[in-house]
Amino acid sequence: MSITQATLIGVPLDLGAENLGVDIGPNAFRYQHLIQKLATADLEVHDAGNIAIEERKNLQPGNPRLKYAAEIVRVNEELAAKTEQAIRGDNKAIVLGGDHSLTLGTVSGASAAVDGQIGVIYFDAHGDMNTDETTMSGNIHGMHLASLMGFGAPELANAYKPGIKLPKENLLHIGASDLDQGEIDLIERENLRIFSLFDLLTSNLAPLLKMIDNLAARVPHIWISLDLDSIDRIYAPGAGMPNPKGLSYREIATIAEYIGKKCNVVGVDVVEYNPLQDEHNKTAELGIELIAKFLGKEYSWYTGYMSRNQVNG
Ligand SMILES: [Mn+2]
Repeated sequence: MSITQATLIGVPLDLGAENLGVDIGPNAFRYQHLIQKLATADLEVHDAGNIAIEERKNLQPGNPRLKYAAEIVRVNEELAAKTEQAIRGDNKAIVLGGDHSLTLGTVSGASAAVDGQIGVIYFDAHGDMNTDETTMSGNIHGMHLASLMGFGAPELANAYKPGIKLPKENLLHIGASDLDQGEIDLIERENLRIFSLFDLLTSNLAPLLKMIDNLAARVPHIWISLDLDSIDRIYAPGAGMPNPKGLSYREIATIAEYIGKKCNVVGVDVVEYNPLQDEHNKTAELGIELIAKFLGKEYSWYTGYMSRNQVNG
């Protein structure tokens, strides 16, 4: 397999959530030798470091329906520029979080790099599609996906560049089990493409794979956003909000491999990693495996076992 170049950007952001311990996620992934492990999967990863973020104690939350919006937008505009630059330079972008509000920046940057010809496959137990009008918490990590499609507060929707970053028909949301009423209303009104946990359990994977095929046929570039809380807490205990009814390992690994084979993935963000709740680093290890698979590569305990045991190694 040929070598693929990638740029790693860390975003130790937790202002979009309630102190979930996710700001130490990017460095914890590095300590788990993410770069060396992805190198064994033929991904040459250049580490662009972390984006500097102001500490919570030095900031005012501001509007209670859009807490810490000013700093979140500032961070996301810097992240968007770095993501755009990586993709324009023919590198895959790998972005590590941090809370999910950073996807405002990753998708804005990716969209700019490909002149808006972007689709997003979004894994999450939650909708992340509230607006400043429907939010119950005021936490922006539950709103950015609506903002990317042009809904909600203008300061989020117009971050980085004015206007829509993600055409609503180019979203495929996978794994939802906890949607708020405001999100359900938006999904129904706008006819958004959702493949929920219920859909998965009642129909299995075939309809989802068809949805992925349709998206890949219509849209030339795909961004992947993986909230670790979409995965069952048995496999991903180190999520900001561990999920007792998430995707199984074989489900997420199979979907990721399929996407890696069928889609032109320009970048991946892996968010809401809380190393303090991880068990023997298994959530980080799974994150690394899924990054490789989304990018069309192979990294797993099995490939590690085989490479250690090759006769002609
Ligand atoms: Mn999320």
